[in-house]
Amino acid sequence: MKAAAGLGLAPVLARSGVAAVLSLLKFSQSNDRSHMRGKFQGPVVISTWPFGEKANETAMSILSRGESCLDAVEKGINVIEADPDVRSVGYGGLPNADGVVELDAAIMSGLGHRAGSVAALQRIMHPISVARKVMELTPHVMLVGEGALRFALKNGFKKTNLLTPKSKQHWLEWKARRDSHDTIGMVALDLNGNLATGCSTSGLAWKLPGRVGDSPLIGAGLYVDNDVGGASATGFGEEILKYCASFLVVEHMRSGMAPEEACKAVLKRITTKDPKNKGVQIGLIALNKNGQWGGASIKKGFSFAVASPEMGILKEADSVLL
Ligand code: SD4
Repeated sequence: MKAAAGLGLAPVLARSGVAAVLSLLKFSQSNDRSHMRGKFQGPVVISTWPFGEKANETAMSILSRGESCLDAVEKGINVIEADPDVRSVGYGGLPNADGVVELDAAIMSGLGHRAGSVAALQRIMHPISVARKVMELTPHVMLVGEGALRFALKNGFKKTNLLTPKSKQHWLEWKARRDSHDTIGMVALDLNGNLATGCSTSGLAWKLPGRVGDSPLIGAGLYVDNDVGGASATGFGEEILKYCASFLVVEHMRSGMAPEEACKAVLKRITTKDPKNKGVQIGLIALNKNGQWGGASIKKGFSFAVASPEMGILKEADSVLL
């Protein structure tokens, strides 16, 4: 991972050949740590999807300097929001059915159990930062649509055209197929033992204007409890939010489950309650108070990135259907 190299961290996952095998072996050692208990292993950051590596690079440089997990989550996610090649988050995100990019994001701080969120926000590149301002400057948790935009502009955010020529082209070609669509979700543990989580997305491509997914909803797309751990979700938001998936992951960890086990328990509930959900993709990531981490998904194909001062990896999550 370039991120790790940039930080002078240990060599990390290579993605092909012998190096990949070695990395996987290395991973399985690292993964064992997700079942260890009782020993603080921060700072640690975990993020969804391969682009999570790039977000982790920024987040880990903040955490390594002893700065807060909240800054790490916000700034890490900002990197992906500004990347025009990530078609599912921020600038360059795929638009709704009207060809308008509408963004959802939320941030939650374990310290003080505070949260802020925005939904259906148009023309602002960094919804996670607006969500943080909602948390810090208002008595509210969530602002949507026009009100969220007005709040952002009042607080110094600038209007940007988020529809890149490439995304516009995709939109024009739309109707034939549905692109895969990935949220940046992140959970970070800082050197002080505090946890924060955040997520940011342009939501399902071609969604109905005004549609809100799981990502900005506290308990669905993200949740953290400073005494226990944090979680974030990606995938088909309508199902994630009906099960309060991130909240449930944290509650399972509270009752003693390791992070990966907690993610799997939630996904099993979702697929048992409604077997049709075996056909949808949901990925969950979790990090507990001690720095143990894990993730899982309904179907194969979900990966997540983990970084600490000693290592950085990209891991293919276990599917609960196997
Ligand atoms: C949503 N959960 O809006 C988001 C989209 C996503 O991987 O994460 N896709 O439903």
